[in-house]
Amino acid sequence: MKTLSRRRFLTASAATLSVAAVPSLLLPARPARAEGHKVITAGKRVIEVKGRAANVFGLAQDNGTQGLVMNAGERFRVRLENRIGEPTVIHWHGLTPPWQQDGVSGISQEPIADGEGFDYDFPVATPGTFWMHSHFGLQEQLMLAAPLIVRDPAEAGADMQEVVVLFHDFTFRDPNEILAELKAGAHDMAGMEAPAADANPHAGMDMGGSMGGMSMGGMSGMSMGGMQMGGAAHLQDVQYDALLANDRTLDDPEVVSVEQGGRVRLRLINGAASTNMWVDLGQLSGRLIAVDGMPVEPIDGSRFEFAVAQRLDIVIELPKEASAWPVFAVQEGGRMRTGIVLAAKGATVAKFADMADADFPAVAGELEQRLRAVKPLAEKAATRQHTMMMMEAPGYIWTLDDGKATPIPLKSGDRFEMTFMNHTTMSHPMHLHGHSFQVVAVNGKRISGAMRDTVLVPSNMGMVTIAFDADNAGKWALHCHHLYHMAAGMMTSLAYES
Ligand SMILES: [Cu+2]
Repeated sequence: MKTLSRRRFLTASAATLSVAAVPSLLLPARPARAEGHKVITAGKRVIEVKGRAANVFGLAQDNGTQGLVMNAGERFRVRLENRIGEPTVIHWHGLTPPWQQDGVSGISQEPIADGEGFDYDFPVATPGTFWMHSHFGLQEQLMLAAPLIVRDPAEAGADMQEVVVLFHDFTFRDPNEILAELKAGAHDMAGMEAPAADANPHAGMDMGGSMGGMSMGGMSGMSMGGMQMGGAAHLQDVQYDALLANDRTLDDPEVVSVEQGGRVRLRLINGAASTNMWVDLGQLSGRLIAVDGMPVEPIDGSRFEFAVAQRLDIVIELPKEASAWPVFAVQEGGRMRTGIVLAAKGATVAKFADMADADFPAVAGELEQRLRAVKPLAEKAATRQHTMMMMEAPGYIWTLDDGKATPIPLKSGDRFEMTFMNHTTMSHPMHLHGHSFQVVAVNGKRISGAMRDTVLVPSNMGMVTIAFDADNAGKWALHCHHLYHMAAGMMTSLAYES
């Protein structure tokens, strides 16, 4: 395949956007936009992945910027325009809007037809690293996702460079085809062929013959922190063509100019459809200060577990030298990676391979057990509890509480404690809408863990308990954020009693 230049792709992409933006006779008249609303258009884009053109979606402002940056204390006033050629609905992941503006097809909002728009308007009190993504069908795999950054006005004067990175797992394939294959038994087969000692379906594949036998590291030692309670864990059931950081691979990464000795705040978003990752800072050490946008007691390190849909805010004090430093995200149970490069003035930017030297282990929740909230929930006994059973069945069926359709009841004022019990061979990043929760127990051991909106429940009898205050009446989604698990049944809801 002939390699096209980035310039040419950008031209193609701009052309696509401008066509979509023309209010021509072909499009239905759009309702007048409410005063002061920012427009975000769900549209089509063409990006370049490994020298090939890829048709994906995006969420862009009129100036082309993907996603949105705003200040805490402001209102989220957005008009979402759908120009993707099919219905969609977008969820503001991490924000806690009134439930009718939460953007979940089938629970809180009707899909927005192609050519139509929808106005959102609600207050945003809490700062943090959030994101926005489709909650309709399998569109998230096609990159209908973007950052949503809410800055803290109190930090406006801080001498710190903000770097936002949205990570994706990318495939040239049609996600509907992938799901159909999984349902036809690809998952079961992969499970049989890829036991825990060598669970990377990519191992050796893209590496020529020279890497044979090198995929053994890591996986066998994955019982980190006692989270794996026996049985072979199953890590990936989708084989991706690449991982992306802000749409790019390490063949042509984003290079961010930084100051020697400067301070950088990474706002990292795992926007992958189904890939848990590790953040790998290489030579550098960083200080983790927030997860899912909410502050934690700082933890220093160079590698951090990073499950699907989670966010990590990491502060790095750069050395005072003319160097370039990569910030990688590596798949769990494998070595495929992507990243950006922080480059100080005068640095020579080397090329970084798109495979790590060795496989990374499973993301098993070791970090989760060490995290402590800076602002934990107030001490209060649970007024309502629920144990949620996570099950799988042949034919790629994933369920919560046996697939019961009834919403879980709660009422305003409840302190709700939910324990996830994972009876499956895969881990599940569980996301509760409309509320922030605290991780209060892992495998039955009480902790004053992180405040979050998405927590990974480890495989094979992993157990995590979350607590939250019922303070946002309505009907809310609760689901696994692994896109194919969600599509295959791992979704339920909570409904406030009136
Ligand atoms: Cu799952």
